[in-house]
Amino acid sequence: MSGESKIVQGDSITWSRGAGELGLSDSGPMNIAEICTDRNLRLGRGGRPALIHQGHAGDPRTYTFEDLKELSCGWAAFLAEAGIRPLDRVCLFLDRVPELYIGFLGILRLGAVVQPLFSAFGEEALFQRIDDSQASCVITQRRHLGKLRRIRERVPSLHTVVVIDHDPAGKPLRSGEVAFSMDDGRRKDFPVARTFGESPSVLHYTSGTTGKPKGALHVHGSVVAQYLTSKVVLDLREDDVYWCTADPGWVTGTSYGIIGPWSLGVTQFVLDAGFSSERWYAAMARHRVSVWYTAPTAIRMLMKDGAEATRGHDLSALRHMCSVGEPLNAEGVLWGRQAFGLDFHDTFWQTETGAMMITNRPGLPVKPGSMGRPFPAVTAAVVDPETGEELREPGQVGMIAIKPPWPSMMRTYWNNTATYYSKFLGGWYICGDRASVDEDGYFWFCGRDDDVINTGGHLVGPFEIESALLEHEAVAESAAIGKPDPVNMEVVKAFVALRPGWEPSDDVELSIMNFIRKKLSPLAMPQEIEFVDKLPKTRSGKIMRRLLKARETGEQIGDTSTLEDD
Ligand code: 6R9
Repeated sequence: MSGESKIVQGDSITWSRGAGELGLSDSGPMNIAEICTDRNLRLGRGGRPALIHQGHAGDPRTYTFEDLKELSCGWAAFLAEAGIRPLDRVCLFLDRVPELYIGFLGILRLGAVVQPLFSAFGEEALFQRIDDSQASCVITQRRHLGKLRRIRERVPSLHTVVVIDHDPAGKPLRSGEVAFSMDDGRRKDFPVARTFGESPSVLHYTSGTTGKPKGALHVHGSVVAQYLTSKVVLDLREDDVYWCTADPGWVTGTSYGIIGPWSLGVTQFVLDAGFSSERWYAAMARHRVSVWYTAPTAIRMLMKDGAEATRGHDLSALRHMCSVGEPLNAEGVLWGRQAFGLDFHDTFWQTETGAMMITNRPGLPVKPGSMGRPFPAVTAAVVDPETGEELREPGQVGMIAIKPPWPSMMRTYWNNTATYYSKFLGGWYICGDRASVDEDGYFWFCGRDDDVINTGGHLVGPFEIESALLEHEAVAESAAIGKPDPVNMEVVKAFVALRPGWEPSDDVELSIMNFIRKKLSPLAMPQEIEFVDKLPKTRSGKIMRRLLKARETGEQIGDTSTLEDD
């Protein structure tokens, strides 16, 4: 496994090379939208497809880079007229419709901060994120408007709600709601806001163990990292058709589902339709997808239908596959070889890091089950959780740590600088995941160092679920943990102690599940509820989620000396 430098010239892959290729200087103006549109036009890519969009029904629609420019200029002009100012937070609360991808660029062109939100979010999840960011505008569609209306009074900062598919013959809009049709709003040009490398660009909320979700704030300069990793790890080239299966509500869907590929002028395919292996393979064959970025849960779902399911689909265009979000087990890599004749290249990174940090890049042998090695421009190690000292012995387990700075690192957590600073130790940024490094420098993931639940690659905070559970009339106390699951890695399991007068029953269970689905999201909904008399707690009153989880997985329970009733 040695001799890397003979295969890939890792030393020449530096952030300054990325900036140089994009024609950026440290002190000059820089705007992600300008790079993804105007720059591509200057390079003669205007007529090339930027987005091939396939919805639930109907024919696919193709948008060229010229369309991207004019439609995003239309968005910027419309938002400016609606009173949105540079640095305002503008939320995208949309399904995977073209407006989501192109509106994203319009917001950045205006110099406002784009805040993507999953359209599956329920009222409470929505409220927390808009309330924290004090967003002034949300862009949405009819089918999600009801949820917004129900929280509108609680978020006075929100002065404009844009509805992209308003039907003038249907129900009227209310005050503060405006209709906008992207296709009709096209503009030849709109001046790019004078933003710089350090100007805020994207605000992505992510769940932690305690407290509300935290907003990781990114800057325009992040594009250097997204560009270079897309080029080197996703191996994107001008003639590719690239498919990132992630929703832009998740950082993968913005860093690598918008910014990275479009900064390279590459055609993206987007599928806005539910999962089925048949539908996925048919779409890949039809659009001749050549590079594919997906997640282990999706891979496991495809595995269930067997490698045979690919037969009958012409996947000959496919030449490169990558994965992110959860550990990709060796089995998934081996199955990929069988089904596609290619390796899945695992990549590790976080909302906070903004771009890939530990990667399997083409040219380096894949060790199935390993996340690969640090991206060449990144310095990463595993460190002692107490001292931040690097652990140099192969196989020692420590915390994954990255040496700051890098272009796409978050600049703070919105309204929460103290937590931002708590992420650093001994000159390292600490990811909060445990891993070991082998003698060849490959990282092997061990687990998260907190109670955050990773379900199908999406992080869900136990505290958010527990807080929401408490609002259900039957619930006195609760704890939420991630229960191992063969497909989704983990699913939410809740332990619930009922209020006096309530008895456990299927009806109560169902009512609690639905309550969470509506309030937070389908992902946060417990798949299982266990009714208990009381919950194990520390003497200081903290719920011992670890103990509940250990019981669930049959692991050693460990030190319980701080338990309430030991
Ligand atoms: C991009 C993204 C980050 C957390 C991260 C870790 C887990 C991501 C992984 C992985 C094992 C991989 N994670 N990639 N675990 N192998 N290749 O996922 O961002 O939603 O913030 O999640 O996801 O636990 O700390 P985010």
